[in-house]
Amino acid sequence: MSVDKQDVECYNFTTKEHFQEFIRERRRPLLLKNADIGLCKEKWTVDYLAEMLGSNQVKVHVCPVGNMSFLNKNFTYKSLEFKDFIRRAAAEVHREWFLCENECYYLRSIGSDRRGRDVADIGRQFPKIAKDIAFPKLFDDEDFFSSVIRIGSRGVQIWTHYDVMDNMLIQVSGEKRVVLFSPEDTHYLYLSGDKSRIPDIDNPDPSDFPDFAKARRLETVLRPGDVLFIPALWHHTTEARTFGVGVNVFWKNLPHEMYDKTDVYGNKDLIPATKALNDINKAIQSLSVLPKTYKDFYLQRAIAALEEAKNS
Ligand SMILES: O=C(O)CCC(=O)C(=O)O
Repeated sequence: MSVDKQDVECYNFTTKEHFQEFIRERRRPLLLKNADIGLCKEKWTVDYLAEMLGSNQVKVHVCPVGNMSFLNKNFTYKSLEFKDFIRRAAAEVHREWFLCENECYYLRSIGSDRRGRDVADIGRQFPKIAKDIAFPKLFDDEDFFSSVIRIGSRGVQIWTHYDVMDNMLIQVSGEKRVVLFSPEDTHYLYLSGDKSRIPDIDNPDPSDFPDFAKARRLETVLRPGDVLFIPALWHHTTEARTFGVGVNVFWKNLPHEMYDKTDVYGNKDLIPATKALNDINKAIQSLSVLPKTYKDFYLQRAIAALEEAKNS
């Protein structure tokens, strides 16, 4: 498949003022080099993390293959002590395993509340290592939403999805390929909610996803110390080229009242957007009682109204 592919633009790290005035407003991903992320880059080895976080229980994704699919649920969740998890994730073949001896592991840290009602925050869930990492100053403190540890085996590939908050993905160790698609190309990504239904963006089935080839992609490979700015609504997928540790930080870039208060992952649509999508579904239902020719006629009028709104 020939794809329209470009590298993510790359900058030396800049000040918060410059970021907010010029970079954030462009609403394009940017790879920031040479940011101060603290001592984690040197300190966060497997042994150090295993020692510091040893018996913390973590719930992780376990999958027989690297390509994890949220829609086909080809993985399972297992609870492990942190030290066992990280040793397994860093190894290629396991002496102890759940599904198969070369299964892949992925941790996306979550909040402490068992019912899933709070957000991931390294300072609260992993206080022993929190001081090792500095978040580059890109946003105002009151806009902070969550900080999420992500640790995965080599080969782990996370489904293509979008988030509703601005995000910086900090690579602490290892290498990770990231592919991003513009919100403008949403139409070509075959979404189900916040996730694309395309299971493998490198080998899409053109009979199932004929328009995917039209989606333009940005790509980059993150290396230790790199910080990738992912603006809200940019679809993205990651593929670990090696075992690695990363942290991502979400923050609110719009007035806080627009965000759904029950959102703990940063991926629930904004309140006005959810209302609009529900209203559209109601409109479709209302039209469904009409004979087909009528329904099609009014659908065309509705589409014209939406197109006009898009262009205005
Ligand atoms: O780094 C990863 O494994 C996934 C990152 C991600 O999806 C995000 O930062 O929103």
